[in-house]
Amino acid sequence: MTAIEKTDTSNTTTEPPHINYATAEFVTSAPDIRAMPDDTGIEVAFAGRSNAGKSSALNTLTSKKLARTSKTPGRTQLINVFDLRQNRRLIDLPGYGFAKVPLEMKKKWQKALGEYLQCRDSLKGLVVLMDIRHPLKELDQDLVYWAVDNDIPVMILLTKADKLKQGKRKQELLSVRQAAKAFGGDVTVQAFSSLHRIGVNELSKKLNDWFAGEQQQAAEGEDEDEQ
Ligand SMILES: Nc1nc2c(ncn2[C@@H]2O[C@H](COP(=O)(O)OP(=O)(O)OP(=O)(O)O)[C@@H](O)[C@H]2O)c(=O)[nH]1
Ligand SMILES: [Mg+2]
Repeated sequence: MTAIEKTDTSNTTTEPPHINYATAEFVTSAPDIRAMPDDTGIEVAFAGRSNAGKSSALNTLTSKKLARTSKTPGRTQLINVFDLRQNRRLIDLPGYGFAKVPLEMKKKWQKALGEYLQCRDSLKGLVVLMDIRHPLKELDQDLVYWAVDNDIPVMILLTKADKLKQGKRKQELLSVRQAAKAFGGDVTVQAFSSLHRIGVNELSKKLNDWFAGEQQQAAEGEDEDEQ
């Protein structure tokens, strides 16, 4: 089975390719960007505070137990790379903002996170996960502003939406959508639950859009070669 079921994006009105995220495979856990695969193609990274539900969201998207999840914040301390073939990758980033981690350890992995965000050319979309009960903390906002400044589109996932009743959930979603207007740029907001599979289709559609950019770039590259 191939990762790409429909690949015709030869004109702009064509729908983006539908990617089968269940084909994702673990590649490596990198302590820093030097240990990552070549910086080519397209990567979409999952970022957010420790314990926000990044690894769970990746597992839900791919219907696999790819990424290790934990009740203990700070579980993901390495940059985990998952391959979707055709030079497309999903990245599970170490969480930020958790105080109860030894300082040396924290410094090391926050450095890796900073380097990843600043240096990785293939990063073409950022999923920023926030617990729906505690959204838009200072570091979350810094990250979204950084992405907007660097022309990287963002999808904010308000995770653990199952923890709120429907009315409250909707209220939170609308309030974060309103607040997110201040970021400018390409920032969307979606309620999400790994437990109840809320927002999973919306996430995969957004990722399909971002990964479709690769084919546009490849096509542009071919044009350049012909000149
Ligand atoms: N109720 C509920 N719990 C969730 C959901 N997603 C994740 N959790 C729980 O939240 C905790 C943290 O989830 P992880 O996916 O490991 O979080 P993470 O963001 O990868 O954490 P770090 O790797 O430490 O940064 C675990 O106990 C999960 O079971 C959800 O949709 N609903
Ligand atoms: Mg994790």
